[in-house]
Amino acid sequence: MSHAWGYSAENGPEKWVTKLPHRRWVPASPPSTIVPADASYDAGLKPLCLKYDAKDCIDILNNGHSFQVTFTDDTDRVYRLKQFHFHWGESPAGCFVNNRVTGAFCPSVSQLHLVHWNTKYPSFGEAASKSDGLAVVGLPSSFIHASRPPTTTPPCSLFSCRFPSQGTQTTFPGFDPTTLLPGCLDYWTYDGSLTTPPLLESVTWIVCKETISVSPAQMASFRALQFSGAGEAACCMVDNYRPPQPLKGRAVKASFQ
Ligand code: SG4
Ligand code: ZN
Repeated sequence: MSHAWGYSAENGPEKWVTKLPHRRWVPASPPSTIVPADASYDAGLKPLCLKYDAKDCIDILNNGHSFQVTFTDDTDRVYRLKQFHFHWGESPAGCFVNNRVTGAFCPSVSQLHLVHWNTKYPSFGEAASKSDGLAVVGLPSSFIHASRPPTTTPPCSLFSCRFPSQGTQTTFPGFDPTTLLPGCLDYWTYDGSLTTPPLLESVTWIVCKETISVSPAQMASFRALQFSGAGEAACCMVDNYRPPQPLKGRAVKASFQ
């Protein structure tokens, strides 16, 4: 699998723009730091309505940048779920993964991204290049706190499958992403881009206020995944996130007061 880009000093976020020139690669595009006090309440924002079906879940793929769980594309919704994946840090103490939320919220140890595409376009591929083509729901996660019961079933029990090795996929039927969602779907939203090359500016980011929980054991299983492929020096898949970027004047709206 190609290592044209990655997360190391040689091919990481700092180098994406210089090493892999592309006219759409905007250096300072979101994900961004969300400061709750700077977000303005927008009464016109609709409640987030996420409906998923376990029978649409197909497989789990290790693409060398993350692992992702893929869904069939034939559900009857305006925005269809294409796949979900995680980004996570190396440090067990936590890190600031994409869409860092400051203030009252602790740094997240990982972030779940549910990637949806707008079916007014004929395919995911076409939608990915349109400004209103993708909607990614970002769910920051924190560790399970002894003092605070998990708000959702910890992904721990859900990803007990054997992860596929780099560049391979394996069937993963019957997984219902609804089980990953927090109880409250209040969110912040802003226009942004994919967090990986080619950084297409086609994403409506929807970041939920309530964090989900992930167990230390589950994080350990994520961190045991490999960036490296067969025959390459072992390299653990960690810090596979783009650091927060400045908002550059983009408005962040909140669905809640
Ligand atoms: C991860 O690398 C996913 O595995 C990619 O999925 C995804 O790219 C990429 O992150 C960027 O997505 O929500 N973080 S993000 O902005 O969904 C796309 C695939 O390569 C295009 C399919
Ligand atoms: Zn992502």
